[in-house]
This record gives sequence, C-alpha cells and structure tokens, in this order.
Amino acid sequence: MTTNRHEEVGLTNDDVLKMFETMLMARRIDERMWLLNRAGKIPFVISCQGQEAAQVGAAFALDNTKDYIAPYYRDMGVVLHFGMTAKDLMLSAFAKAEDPNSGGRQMPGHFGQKKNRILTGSSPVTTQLPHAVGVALAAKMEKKDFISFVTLGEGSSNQGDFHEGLNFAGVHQLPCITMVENNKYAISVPFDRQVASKNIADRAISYGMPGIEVDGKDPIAVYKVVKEAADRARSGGGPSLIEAVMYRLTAHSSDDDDRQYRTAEDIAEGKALDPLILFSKYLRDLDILPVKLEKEINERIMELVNEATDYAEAAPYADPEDALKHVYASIDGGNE
Ligand SMILES: Cc1ncc(C[n+]2csc(CCOP(=O)(O)OP(=O)(O)O)c2C)c(N)n1
Ligand SMILES: [Mg+2]
Repeated sequence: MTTNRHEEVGLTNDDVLKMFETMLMARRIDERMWLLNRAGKIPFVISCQGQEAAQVGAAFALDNTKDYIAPYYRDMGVVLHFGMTAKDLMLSAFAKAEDPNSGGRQMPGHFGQKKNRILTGSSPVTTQLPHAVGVALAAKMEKKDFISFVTLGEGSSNQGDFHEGLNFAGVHQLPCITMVENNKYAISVPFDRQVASKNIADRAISYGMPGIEVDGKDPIAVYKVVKEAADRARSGGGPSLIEAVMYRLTAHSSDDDDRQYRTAEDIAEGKALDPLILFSKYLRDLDILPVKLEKEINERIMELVNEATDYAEAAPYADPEDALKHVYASIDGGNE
C-alpha cells in the first residue's frame, strides 16, 4: 500500500496536484521543443527531462513572490513555478524579439526575467553561483527576508566558482541554497571520471554548511530538504548544499548523440525510473489523480503548448537596429 508522504511534510492534495501539473508542463514543452528542432524550426534544445521532480519539488519549497533564483539551463520546472510561461519559453526557443529572457539574443536555457526575480545566467557553467551568493549577501546586509536559490550540474561543481561562492557563503553565513542536479553525466563524461569523492553533498563539510543528498526523482523528498534549508536560511541559520540525484533522460542536447557513450541498459534504467511516471503512480495510488483527471490535465497543458508554439512561431524577430539594445549605455544616460 502506498503511504501518504506529502501530508507528513505539510503539502496538501492540491499542492501535489499543482506540482504534478508543473512537472508535466515542463515535460510537454521540452518534448515539443525536440519535435520543433528535428523539424528544423528551432536551432537548439537542452532538456529538463528526468530532472523535473527535483526542480519542481525545490521551487515549491521557496517563496515565489519574494525569493531570488539563479537557475541553470535545464531548470524549466523551476522557472515555470516562478512565473515564466510556456509562451515565454517558446519565444526563447524561436529566438523572437518578445522573448523575455534575452529578446532572442541568447541560446535557449539561458533564463532571466526581472519581474519574477530570475537572475540572468551566463554560458560559462557555475558563474550563477557567486551571483546567487551576492544576492544572499544583499539580503543579509539590508536585513531583508528573501533568500536565494541556485542550481548547477554535478560536473559544473568542479569549477572554481563553486568553491569561491560556497566558501564565501559559508564564512558569512548567507541565506543561499545551492542545489546540484546530479544526473550522473557531464555531456559524455560519467560521474566517476568527474569527481573523486563519493558524492557532491560531502563537499559541504569544508564550507561549514549542511550537505544533504536526496532522491531527485521524488519531488516530495526534495521539497522536504529544500524547505528545511529555506527555513534555516530565513531564520539566520546560513547556507545549505543539496545534491539531488537523478537520470538525464535525453542526450546532453539536441546536438549530442548519447548512444556514443551510454549503454542501452543505462538509458533503459533511466526511462524505467522516470520521475513523472513514478509521481503519477504515487498520486493515482492515493486516489488523488484518477486516470480521467490526468487526461484532463494533459489536455489542458497540450492546449497551452500548442498556443505557445503557434504564437512564438508567428512572432516577429528583433529588428537588426536593436542588436546593441541593452548592450551599451546610451548617450543620454539610459541603458537602451
Ligand atoms: C566553464 C565552462 N566549461 C565548459 C562548458 C561547456 N559545457 C556546457 S554544459 C557542460 C556539461 C555540464 O555538465 P553538468 O554540470 O553535469 O550539467 P548537466 O548538463 O549534466 O546537467 C559543459 C562542459 C561551459 N558552458 N562552461
Ligand atoms: Mg550532469
């Protein structure tokens, strides 16, 4: 018998249904993007598939009306919970002028949206970590109640920015949560060729903060540890490092062929442990998500994905004259 684990961590049935809906929305947008890429309509996809549970579970544990997030390129589940829409994401995939992330200048997955406190990210991996630590420093200096949340891949945790950012956050006890999404590969490089320690969470010891490894396929487990970290951060208890472990269900990107370096067994193992399927089974077993409701939710989402695709495909590209907009300050002192 399936036991109800979400009520134990303070989540209602409505909360877990909303979590499922956001996870499914991320998956359906991502799947559409692959189709559009293979049809030659959009240039690039970098997937969230397999990581939605950790992303949505973590985002739910934050306050999406005041906290700041510095997501990495796979974090569609995080940015959707913080207010980005299917339309916003499709405008980015088609690189159209109305794309709120960068006006079509950046590659997809480079999220940024001021109104939702989503920090603009750069392409060099992990540069977002010191940025998030800086936001947490501002919260502490100004005695504000917000916290910051930053994510990255496990391969990226070998970059210098990881050490510099986490050490600073630990020394100054800043309200910043770092979540490493360990999908076991950095492009083609498997975990044991990237990292000498047994996991990433243990690295927290040297930064003077708690390090917690969690099942990244389970949104409730991730919610619990991120909520505890958020409560700690908000009450002056300092930063935390969380490692969510999951599978990357696609190739690294639409330009990669993972059959070159991954066995068929490895790919099949990941697919059998798809977090969306596991979570929908959990909800169905508890009678929270009957088959009919799941179908209705899926249809509602597909309508939004279709609308977003049509809108973004028809939307205009940026004018060539706008290429330098927001790049240099203007003579009259503005930044446009
Ligand atoms: C500083 C830097 N080095 C290399 C790259 C190229 N690159 C982009 S993604 C990636 C792999 C990152 O792997 P991981 O951190 O595990 O994240 P995942 O893609 O698996 O989610 C690399 C090497 C980069 N963007 N920035
Ligand atoms: Mg990885």
